[in-house]
Amino acid sequence: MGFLTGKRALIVGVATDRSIAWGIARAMHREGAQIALSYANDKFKERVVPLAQSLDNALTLPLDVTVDAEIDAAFDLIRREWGSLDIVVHAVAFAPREALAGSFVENTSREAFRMAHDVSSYSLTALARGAVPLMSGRDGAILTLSYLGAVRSLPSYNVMGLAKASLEANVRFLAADLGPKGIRVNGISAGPVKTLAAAGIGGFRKMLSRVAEAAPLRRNVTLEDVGNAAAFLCSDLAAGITGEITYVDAGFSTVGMSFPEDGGE
Ligand code: 0WE
Repeated sequence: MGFLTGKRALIVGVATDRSIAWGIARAMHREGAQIALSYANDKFKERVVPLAQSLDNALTLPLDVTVDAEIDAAFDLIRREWGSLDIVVHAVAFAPREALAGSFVENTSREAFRMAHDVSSYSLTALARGAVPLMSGRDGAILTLSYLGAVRSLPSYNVMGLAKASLEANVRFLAADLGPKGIRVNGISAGPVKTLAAAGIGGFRKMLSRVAEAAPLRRNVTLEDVGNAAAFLCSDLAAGITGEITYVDAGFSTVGMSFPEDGGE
């Protein structure tokens, strides 16, 4: 019997079968959870519905996390369909493309800053608010996805780094606020993965190979790596863990220096 048997999970952020959110959905389903997948708009609906069908006809629902009425409608639908909820996974980020290249100072407009923080950080607070009534008395778990740019400067990540720093603080404040209600809130800081969000980012392939060369495990992380850690953190096996950011990055963030010749053995 899987370690999520009897749990119900809403997963926000599946765009394609390469999405980290999809890796998490598969791992949670494998461990016995019932799954609901949201899609941001009709373009993503076409891709998400067939993926949902492959998980024992998972529930699907529209949810643009920037619209309060859609958040209310999504949790209303889950209340009608399920009556309660155990897990929310937030795997959503966006900054305007022009802000994710070149000079941080030159390319960070007020609007790009606002949008990055709204979509990528505030949405976690908003989803948590919606989930709390459905999680009452149920040992709920909320999980989000962060990245090393929250705590280190990295080329081109720019305003997304600020938004992820806000997201990680969000995890800690939500954990403090919701802990007394029995709800845990955690983050995974994943190594880079070739997803739709990463497609078209200049130099992404080179970034993946640099990380694989320097990381202790000498490889990049997979959707299975992140999915398994996510399933654990949202399960009763992690009942003592909240407010934490867990690195699932093949160890990359723990290395202070590496030499190119260490890579190709
Ligand atoms: O958090 C992310 C992706 C965030 C992201 C990506 C895009 C690309 C397309 C947010 N908004 C957009 N907006 C778009 O228009 N990652 C951790 C993946 C990622 O994105 C980067 C990276 C890495 C790694 C962007 C620049 C540099 C490195």
